[in-house]
Amino acid sequence: KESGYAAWLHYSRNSKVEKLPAWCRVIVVHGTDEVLQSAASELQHGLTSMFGQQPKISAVPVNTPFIALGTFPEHPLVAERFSAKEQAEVSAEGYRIRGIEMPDPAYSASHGNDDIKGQYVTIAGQTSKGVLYGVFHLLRYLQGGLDGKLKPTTESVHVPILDQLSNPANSIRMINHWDNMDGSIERGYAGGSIFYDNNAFTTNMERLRDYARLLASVGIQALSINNVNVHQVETELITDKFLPDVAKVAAVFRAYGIQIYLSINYASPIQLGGLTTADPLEPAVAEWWQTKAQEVYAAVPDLGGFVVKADSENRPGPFSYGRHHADGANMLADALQPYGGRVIWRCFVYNCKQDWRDRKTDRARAAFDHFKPLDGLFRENVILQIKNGPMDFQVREPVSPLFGALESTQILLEFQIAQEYTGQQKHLCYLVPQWKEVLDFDTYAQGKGSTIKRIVSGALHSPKHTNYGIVAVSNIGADTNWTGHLLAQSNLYGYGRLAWDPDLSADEIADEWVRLTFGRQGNSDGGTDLISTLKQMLLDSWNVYESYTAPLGVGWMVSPDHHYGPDVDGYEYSMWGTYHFADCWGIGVDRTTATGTGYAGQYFSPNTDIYESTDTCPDELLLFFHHVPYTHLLHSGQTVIQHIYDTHFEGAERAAHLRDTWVSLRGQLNAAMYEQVLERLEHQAEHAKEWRDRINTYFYRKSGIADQKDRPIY
Ligand code: GCW
Repeated sequence: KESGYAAWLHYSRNSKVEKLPAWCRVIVVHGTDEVLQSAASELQHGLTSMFGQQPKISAVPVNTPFIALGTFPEHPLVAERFSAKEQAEVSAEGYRIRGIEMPDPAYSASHGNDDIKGQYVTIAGQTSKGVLYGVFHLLRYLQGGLDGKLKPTTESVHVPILDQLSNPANSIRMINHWDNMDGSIERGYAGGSIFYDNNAFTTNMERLRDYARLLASVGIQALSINNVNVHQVETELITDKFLPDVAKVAAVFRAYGIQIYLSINYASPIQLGGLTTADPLEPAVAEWWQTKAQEVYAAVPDLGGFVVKADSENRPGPFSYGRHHADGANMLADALQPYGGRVIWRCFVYNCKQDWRDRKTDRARAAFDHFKPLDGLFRENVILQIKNGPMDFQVREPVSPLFGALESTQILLEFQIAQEYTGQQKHLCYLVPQWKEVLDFDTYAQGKGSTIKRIVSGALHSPKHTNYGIVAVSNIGADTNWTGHLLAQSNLYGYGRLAWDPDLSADEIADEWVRLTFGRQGNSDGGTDLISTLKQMLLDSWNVYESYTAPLGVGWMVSPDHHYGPDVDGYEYSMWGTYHFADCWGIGVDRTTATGTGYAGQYFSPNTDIYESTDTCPDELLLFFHHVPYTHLLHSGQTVIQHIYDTHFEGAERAAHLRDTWVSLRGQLNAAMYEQVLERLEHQAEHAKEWRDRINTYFYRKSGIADQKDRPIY
């Protein structure tokens, strides 16, 4: 608990309640379904931990109050509490919770309430997964009245406050691990892998189970367990050598309703099968994959499928054989189809060697240019995975124009929870506000209201199809508190909550996470100051980070390779092709249709026109779309150069303020957690000064224009 290992599931003791309230002394759960069993044991564990007494689990109804867990089809006891219409409103993984009367725990404990007989609270779903999510909902609620619609009414104990229907907006809610079998994690900032060490699988199943609990608690139901860059050892994950281990891991996650996926090496037929080609149209290649799929599914019958990074950053793919990506994806999809497997095919395909003199080639265009022409050519079990922005998880990017442009292809939106370019879990950067902006962005693909969240859930183009949703790159590792920076847990929590319900606000999610994590800690006991102060720190942090790093949407001013710390020209002199083109006259990338790369033309109207002109382009994306002089006047009324100075001076101050705020909470936090976070915030405050100075000096020297406020520039 002290270390943060239990994260938002620490279920701290409610000191106001002496013993287990009457209504939760028995949990009735029928059947042997393992997900239902997980739900019951989580509920038992949570209640025990919060109320200091263990509820019983019973397979049959009892003659005292009880909580019933079950699915509509299998459990008449559960079904009879909901009308046919109410049952029909619950989707495959949704849930309904009903408590006829749900007294305040303190009240019911002190009054015994044993006169109430029979079923008191019912948690029901179409499937056991739905029930599991419902249990986590109830536990969240009990930890602090956490649902906006379920505010605890401490005074009015007999109000029927629990009547809740919740369906996930997205069918697929997934996490990608970039873990390698040697135990390292590509872009991992919280220690080594919890899955592998030394080219073997972990034996620590307990840790995996706790990870499964964390994921299930926020509704995650799909997980790919190895890096999309599939190196030599990992190529063998789909062979006898490792399949038994994959099966063991799959079993741990299955009990929490989570399906496992494997990232595969597109060149496997060559590397494992001894073929001379991986050409998707070569029959021997297709046959090889069919046999392989049979073998894989014999070992793990409910494997979700394969994740594929092909023809990207030097990985093999169909381009080597003059084939396009639908050829490659469909060939694999046909192999997995008999087993219900999916192919998740990434759209992160671009030319990573670009000449700086060539102002037409544009990495931002690449995903659209490659995949738009293939729209409609993919099999039913292929899903294209598209990063939120056209570049690569920068602190600020426009939304990828491929969303909305693909009308007949199933898609997943890819976020990155790992803070690769946003402070690597050393800096505080709560990313939910950024994700919210993406999800709420209106593409106008089918007129007003064609938001990203409606596109990625399938609601806009394909309401009947279920192969849609959101995926994100994991930020966890073997560090005891999972995420290195304790406060970075909020990003994992927030991601899951948002994937379930994109209409939740960044504020609501921060509020939940802070209450669950710190609610009854130290001597605070959920003091409102602590909660609102911490919440504000989270909500400010993305903006703070942006202000002292790369300005106005230009991105990429980080050290090449490891991507940490300021290096304004680091990528400017690398062939990777992410130039900002700063010189003594100006800065930014001309991506207009009129004079630039034409990227702005990939959007629907009116976005395309908004981005095309400096008159309408939002300030925060100006340098993404336009090359302008330093004296260019922003909508804010400031020049570009003065904006750079101002935001960098302020940003460093605000970073120091984050640290000072944390220090002011010292008395309310437990010592171990306080120290962990303090260390990071100290570092951030120092590092923000370095960012400030490097950026300000660079632009002062380039532009020769002094700061209006005459602050020190080195
Ligand atoms: O963000 C970039 C990373 C690479 C990563 C790649 C990708 C797994 O810098 O490390 O590779 O994206 O998404 O494939």
